[in-house]
Amino acid sequence: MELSNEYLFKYKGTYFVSGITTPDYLDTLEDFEIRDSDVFLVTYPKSGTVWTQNILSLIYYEGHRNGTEEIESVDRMPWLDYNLRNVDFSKRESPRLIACHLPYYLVPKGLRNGKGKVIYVLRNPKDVLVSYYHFSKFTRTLEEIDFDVLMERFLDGKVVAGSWLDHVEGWSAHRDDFNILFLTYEEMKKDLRGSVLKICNFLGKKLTEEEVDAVVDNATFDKMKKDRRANYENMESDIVDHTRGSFLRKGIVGDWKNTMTVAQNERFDHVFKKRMEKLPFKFCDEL
Ligand code: PPS
Repeated sequence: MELSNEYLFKYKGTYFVSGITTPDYLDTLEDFEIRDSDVFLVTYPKSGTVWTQNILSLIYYEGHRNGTEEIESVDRMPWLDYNLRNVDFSKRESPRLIACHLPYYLVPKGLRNGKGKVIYVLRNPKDVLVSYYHFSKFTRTLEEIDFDVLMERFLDGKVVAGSWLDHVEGWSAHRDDFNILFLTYEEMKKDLRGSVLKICNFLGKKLTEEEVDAVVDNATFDKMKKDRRANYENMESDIVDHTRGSFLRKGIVGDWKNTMTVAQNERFDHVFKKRMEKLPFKFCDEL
């Protein structure tokens, strides 16, 4: 049975947050004009979007890197599917940095035809689920429900951006259609500098050693938590309840072990394991 409630709506096979985007707006994205210089960050929710948004802002903008500019990373790299601040993308200077949670088949057709560049960040889905659970208490846009109930919806794909497996499999299977770099949250945790260099290399950005140091330093969890340009501290209060948490919560690998029971873990594996084993990605649990 399809989930339909005041929080989510279904559009062409995937779920979106109600109130902050609409089917009519999403219809316009198919023909959204892609420039060769566009850089898209694509993620399933709670996989490291805000982190990578900040890294890209740090790579591209000297004023972000050296702290002389106060522009938030969400304004540097606005959302396409949730255009919260009504950005007119056609008027933005190149290279445009753009974030979204879209499945591969809903992104603009120019991107699907190989124009622009895509960085796809993915994370162990158990940690995604736990992060989503806590986020649903912090944001006013999601329904706050018991972990058990949320887990069943997650396993069934009835959450924002639909099924994790469909999202990741879709992007992975269509990798040859895109100019794409896959990164895992876990490898970013393990080797942040190496991940920054991978991103720079993919984007053809040549930074000096000192500039790379500054990117890495400003992208650590502790630094970002204190940096209001990076931590969504100014996010509109009709979207999040700042008294109930923050976007940057724990920022660790394997937090699912602190949350899920043995039975929940077995249930999760029962539904996910076979398809996950076929994916070309590995998520280490211990770091
Ligand atoms: S959203 O709402 O979809 O945009 O969320 P998203 O940014 O994708 O994911 C939020 C989680 O990313 C963690 N995060 C970080 N982890 C490590 N290092 C850094 N610098 C960092 N920045 C954000 C954030 O804490 C959320 O994970 P959890 O597990 O909830 O802490």
